[in-house]
Amino acid sequence: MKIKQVIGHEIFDSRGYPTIECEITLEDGQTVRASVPSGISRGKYEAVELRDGGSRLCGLGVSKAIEKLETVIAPEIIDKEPNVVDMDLKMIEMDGTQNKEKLGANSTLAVSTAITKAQAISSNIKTYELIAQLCGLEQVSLPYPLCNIINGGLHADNNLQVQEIMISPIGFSTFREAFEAIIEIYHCLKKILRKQGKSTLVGDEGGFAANFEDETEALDLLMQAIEMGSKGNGNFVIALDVAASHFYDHKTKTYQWHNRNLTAKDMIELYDKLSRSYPIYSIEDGLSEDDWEGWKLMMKKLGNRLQIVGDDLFATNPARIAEGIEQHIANTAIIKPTQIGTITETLQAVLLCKDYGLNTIVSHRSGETEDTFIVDFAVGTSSGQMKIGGCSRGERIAKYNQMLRIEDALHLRLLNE
Ligand code: 2PG
Ligand code: MG
Repeated sequence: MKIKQVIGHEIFDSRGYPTIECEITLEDGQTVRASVPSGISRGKYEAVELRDGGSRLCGLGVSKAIEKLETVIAPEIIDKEPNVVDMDLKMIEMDGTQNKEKLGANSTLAVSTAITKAQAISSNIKTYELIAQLCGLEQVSLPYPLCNIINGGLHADNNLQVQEIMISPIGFSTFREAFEAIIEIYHCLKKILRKQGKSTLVGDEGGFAANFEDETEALDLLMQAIEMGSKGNGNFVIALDVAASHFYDHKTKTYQWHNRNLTAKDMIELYDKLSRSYPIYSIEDGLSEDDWEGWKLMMKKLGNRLQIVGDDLFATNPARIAEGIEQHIANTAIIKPTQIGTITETLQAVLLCKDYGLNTIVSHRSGETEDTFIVDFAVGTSSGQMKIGGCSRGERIAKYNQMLRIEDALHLRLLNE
């Protein structure tokens, strides 16, 4: 089924900033849409988004990106069968830069994602099934969620430096059961916060964004909520995204942690203590993307009992991940298509991690759209883990709902086999 039309739309993300959507129509009239999310705690090694600048819409308009999409990329696609790998290779060649600065990673990813969806519908399969085929997987396994319960850092206006405090279910037999248990805990925490006179408003990713004395108070209240809300067989562990690149001082090589200047060694000690006081199993971006010596030390001290997760550190870039594997600086990678700009390169990053035994966590961005593609990507790659936000805000819940639909469909298929 050939592609008949490719259009770019300027739409808005969950923070009210403009973003790009690609709409592809096939010969038979079927249409797919894909929109691109955007982060606020962006790593400096991420691929570049093309933005208009100037005064309109805070300088963040995407009309230039749409122009590239419609005048440079679209002519290469129209009248061809949708094939994401071929199209991505073509776009990478046309762009010709390391960071997609010519075409813009937002334009290339919008097209790449839309083509993936178009390829799936023209082959009469689900998007996650196509992704699984591209990964060479005959069967998929469902990832478990790292659900964002408390927001801090650049995602909230509170005093927490840790950007995300997440909970992860263990021992549940289905995703639905696990998510239900998470929802119970979310509502328990809401009651606890209210009782304490704290705000129950949420941050960018749908977790609570109240003011806490510090991270310890937030974790104590979360533990109370877990105790209050846990009913079934399963249990919960905690994951942190510290996003430490954003409070690293390059000159002094120290971290500005609550009015103190801490070295990498101090930060590692802090994580060591925290993870012995609370059931913390995973620490993302515990140190800066440029502090590789610190990461090596962190892996040495904590890597045998914790997930040491690189996000800004790796920027979903296969070359950076390969270097990281060589230097043994992390045991887990965050996977975000926006950081690299095509689905094919994102798949390369996942496969590289799998080949070398790194865990993968497929991730949304803090500025999201209603597009649920990332969930299909997490299932199709059988990524093991995924983070798609908290238990509120439509753009996050849309993704959990897609996960529930996929699980229902897989169960139904099993029953019919
Ligand atoms: C992160 C992401 C997503 P942002 O740091 O992991 O949670 O945040 O999209 O703002 O970069
Ligand atoms: Mg992160």
